[in-house]
Amino acid sequence: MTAPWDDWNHVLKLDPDKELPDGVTYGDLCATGTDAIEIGGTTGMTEENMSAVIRACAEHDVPLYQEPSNPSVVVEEEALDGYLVPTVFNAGSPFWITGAHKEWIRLEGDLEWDRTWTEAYIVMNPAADVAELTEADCDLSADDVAAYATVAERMFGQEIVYLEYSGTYGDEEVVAAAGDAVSDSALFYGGGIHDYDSAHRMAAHADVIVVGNLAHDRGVEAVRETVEAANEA
Ligand code: 1GP
Repeated sequence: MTAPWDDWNHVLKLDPDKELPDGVTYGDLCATGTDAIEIGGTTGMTEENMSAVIRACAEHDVPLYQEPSNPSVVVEEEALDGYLVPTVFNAGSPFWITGAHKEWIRLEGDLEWDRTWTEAYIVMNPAADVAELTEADCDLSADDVAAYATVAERMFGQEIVYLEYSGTYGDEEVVAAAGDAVSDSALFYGGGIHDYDSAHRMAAHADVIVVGNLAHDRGVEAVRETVEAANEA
């Protein structure tokens, strides 16, 4: 079975609640060579701001995925290639593991299963909005993270394990441990990638690196460097 992300090295994550730098367009960001765009964020999400970013990116030739942080911001847009739905394995509340998902299905009935996948998040930066919201236990050793990754892959059949350091550059030893732990699942890494070197180092351990803030803070050239690094690692 092939998955859309089998050939990906780099994902650009755009937050509909954040501005782009002056003079930068969504089209410029879509043309950086990134393999896919994920649209999502933790706070300030609405159907309106989600749809606006999806429509702006839809005019360009890059796969588009929504990453809904809760059921109320899911948008049905033809331009989307699919949904990458987070489930937070180290959340303090089961709401963020299966509860939000249960509500979504209770309200919506069947989803479009042929284009809906989950991402098994392990949230690592306690200062990040996602850690606060999900009350994640971020006090994890490399062994803990490797064990969570194995639980996700072997016990829960997760195709994507997502090591999330959102807003800060992660511990390379921990990322390496997660990479060693998974064999069938794809390891996504996100957090604090800010230049060629940081992208290259994390791409050595992860199958896919995810770049977020850089697009909003520094713009196109900085993102393009991380794409090159991901492809050369
Ligand atoms: C956030 O993993 C992504 O969900 C990327 O993190 O914004 O720190 O690049 P940054």
